[in-house]
Amino acid sequence: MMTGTHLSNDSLEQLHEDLAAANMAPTWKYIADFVSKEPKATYRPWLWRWNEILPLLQRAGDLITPDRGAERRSMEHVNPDLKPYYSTSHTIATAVQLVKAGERAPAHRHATGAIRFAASSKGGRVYTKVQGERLMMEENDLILTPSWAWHEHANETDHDIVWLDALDFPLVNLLKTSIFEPGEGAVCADKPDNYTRDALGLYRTVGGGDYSEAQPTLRYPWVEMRAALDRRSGDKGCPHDGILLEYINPLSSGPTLPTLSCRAQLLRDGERLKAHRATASTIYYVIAGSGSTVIDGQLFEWQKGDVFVVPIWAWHEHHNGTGDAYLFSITDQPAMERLGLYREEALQESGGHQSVSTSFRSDSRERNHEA
Ligand code: 1HN
Repeated sequence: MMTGTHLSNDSLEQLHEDLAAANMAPTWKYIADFVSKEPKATYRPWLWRWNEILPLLQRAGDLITPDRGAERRSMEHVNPDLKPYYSTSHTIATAVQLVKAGERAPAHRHATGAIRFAASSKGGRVYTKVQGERLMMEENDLILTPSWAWHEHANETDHDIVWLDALDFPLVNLLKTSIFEPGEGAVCADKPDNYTRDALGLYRTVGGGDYSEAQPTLRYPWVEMRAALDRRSGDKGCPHDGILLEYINPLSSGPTLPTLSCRAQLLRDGERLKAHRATASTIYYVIAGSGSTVIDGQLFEWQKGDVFVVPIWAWHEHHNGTGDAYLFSITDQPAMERLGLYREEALQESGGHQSVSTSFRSDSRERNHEA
C-alpha cells in the first residue's frame, strides 16, 4: 500500500513489500547480489578432443550440404553449463567447420566478428572470400572476418578442409546488437589477391586513395607466425605463457578484432609455467605437441587438435610434455580492456603452482547429465 503520507505503524517488511510492488529493489538488502565480491564464472572449464569431434563432423559431411540450403556446416563447442546458449565461454563461441572438396558456402555478413583458423588443410585454392578478397587457407593460417564484412567460403581443391571458427556472438547477443544479412548475387567487387596485405604493408597504388575497410580483412600465414615464435625460442619468455605472440591489426596496432585477440604460443620441451588468472576468458586450440593445463585445480591433458576453454578468473597453468608444443588461442581480453574491466593476477602461493585435485575425463557425457 502506498499513500505518500507517513505511516505511523510502518515496518521494514511492509516497505520491502511496497518497494517490490513498485518495481524497486532496496540496495541495503541486495547489495551482495548486485555486486559480487569477486569475478565469478558460472561455467566450468571444458575440453573437446579432436578424435571424438572429427567423426561427428564427418557424419555431418554426409548429411549436410552447405551450398544447398544449410548456410554453414559448422558445429559449436557448447559449454555444458552455458546451455541453452550455444557458447564456449560466456563471450566466445568456437566451432569446427568442414568444407568438402568442390564445395562453396554462400556469402553473408553479421555484426558478430569471426576468425577462422585452418586446423587441417592441404593448401591450394581453398579460401574464405572476405569483402571480395580471397584469403587462402594453408594449414594453421588465421583469417579475419570482422564485424559486418561479407564472407563466403570455397574449396576448389580435391581435399576436404576443416577449420576452427571463433565468434563473439555470445557477447553480441548479450548486448542485443546482433544483425545478420544473407548475400544475394555479387555482394561486393572482387579485389586482387593480397590486396589488404599490400595496402597495409609496404605497397599501395599511387593515387589510389586510402585503405577504406573499417577493419582489415587479413590472412596471417602460419609459416610466418611459426618462424617468429621459433626465432624467440631462446628468449626467457613469460613465466605464465612462455613465448606468446599476439596477432595484430596493422591499422590500429591493436588486437585482431575489437572484441577478440588471437595469439599463438610456443611451449618449449618440458616447460612448466606458473598459474595466473584474469577477467578474460580464453579458448585454446592445440596446433602441435602434447601437454596439460591445470585449470582451477583440474588437470586437462591435451594433444593436437584438442580445444579447451579457460573461464573468466580461473587459475590456469600450462605444462608441456616432450618436444615443442604450439597453442593457438582466442581471448576476449580486448573487450574487457575497452570496458575498463580487465585485471589479472599471478598465483603467489606454492611457487605459483596449483595442487591438482581431479582430472578431466573426456567420457563426459555422463557427468554432463549429472550436472
Ligand atoms: C558463421 O558466419 C560461420 O561464416 C560459421 O563460416 C559459424 C556460427 C554462428 C554464426 C555465424 C561462417 C557461424 C557463423
